[in-house]
Amino acid sequence: MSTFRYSVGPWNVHSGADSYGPAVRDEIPFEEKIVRFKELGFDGIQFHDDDAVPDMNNMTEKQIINAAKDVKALLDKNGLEAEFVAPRLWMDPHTIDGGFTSNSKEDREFAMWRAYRSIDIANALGAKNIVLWLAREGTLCYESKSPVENTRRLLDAVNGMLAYDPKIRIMIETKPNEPVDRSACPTLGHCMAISYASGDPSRVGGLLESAHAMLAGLDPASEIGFALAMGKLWSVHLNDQNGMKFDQDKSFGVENLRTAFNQIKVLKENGYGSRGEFIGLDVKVMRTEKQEGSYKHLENSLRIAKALEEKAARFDYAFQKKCVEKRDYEALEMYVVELLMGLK
Ligand code: 3MF
Ligand code: MG
Repeated sequence: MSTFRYSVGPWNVHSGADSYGPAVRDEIPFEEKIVRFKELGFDGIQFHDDDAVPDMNNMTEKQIINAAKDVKALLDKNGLEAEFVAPRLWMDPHTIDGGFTSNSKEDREFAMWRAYRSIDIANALGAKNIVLWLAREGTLCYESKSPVENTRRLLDAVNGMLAYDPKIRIMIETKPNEPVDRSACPTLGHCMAISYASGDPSRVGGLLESAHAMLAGLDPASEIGFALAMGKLWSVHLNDQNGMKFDQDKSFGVENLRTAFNQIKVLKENGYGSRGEFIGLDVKVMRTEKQEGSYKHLENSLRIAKALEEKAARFDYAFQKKCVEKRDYEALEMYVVELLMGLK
């Protein structure tokens, strides 16, 4: 039995277009994805603002809220909960140089407009959280922005959102690079600092994505543990990554099984989920997959995560304690590898 609730975003089922080639599968309609997500065993849906309200830039604030209410009805019909809304601040012509940290005042105002609308959409969907994946908040040319001003602008944006709504929580999804070269908020350590420097630290926390931690040269389980220790890990994007290259969003556990195990283990040991947190799976199917395989990475990731939950439940803490007492970490390490290989 799984102790966690799992969530997913509509972008996790996609047509396979990348920077080097066109779509290789048909787009699947949003409603069809929602139904299938539920069938696969997901309980939560993650949204970008324009996943919920596609044409929002050309709509009034009232129209946006009404459109979001229709999506809420669709979720209710399918027994699903909205986990968060993330302003998509990287596609629009107004966010070419970033949103909150853009050098253009007009673009920064646009970013705040999207952030406030995201809060409105979250309220209409019944979601308690806003996620900030700060895609273009940073630099391509180092001298184009001041790192000090960047940080202050990010903090101002966070404070603006906190002031706009007295209940909403903000989670920063940290990532060190891509599409920018140097990000304004690369790790959960930076996120925690922003939280404590904000107007209401109790409403600013983090979302850890496994691949993003690996791109920063960090162990995702340790990033998770760090934010848990601060009481500020409010979501995760579990996935996998083969080394420090482009963001691969591979199925959870397929490259680094022991690291995947330790992510599940630290979440489980610390009661993650007991305050309503979801485990998000931010994975993408390989471009080589055919139409009928559009959901295979989600099925695989769920299966692997749940199998690792079982492994974590079977973890022999008495043996671990003995190894620690004897300082016999070779024995402990061998035990873990045998457990994962199915030899224990
Ligand atoms: C980028 C990501 C994003 C975010 C999403 C929600 C496309 O590396 O991980 O997925 O998770 O925008 O914040
Ligand atoms: Mg992500």
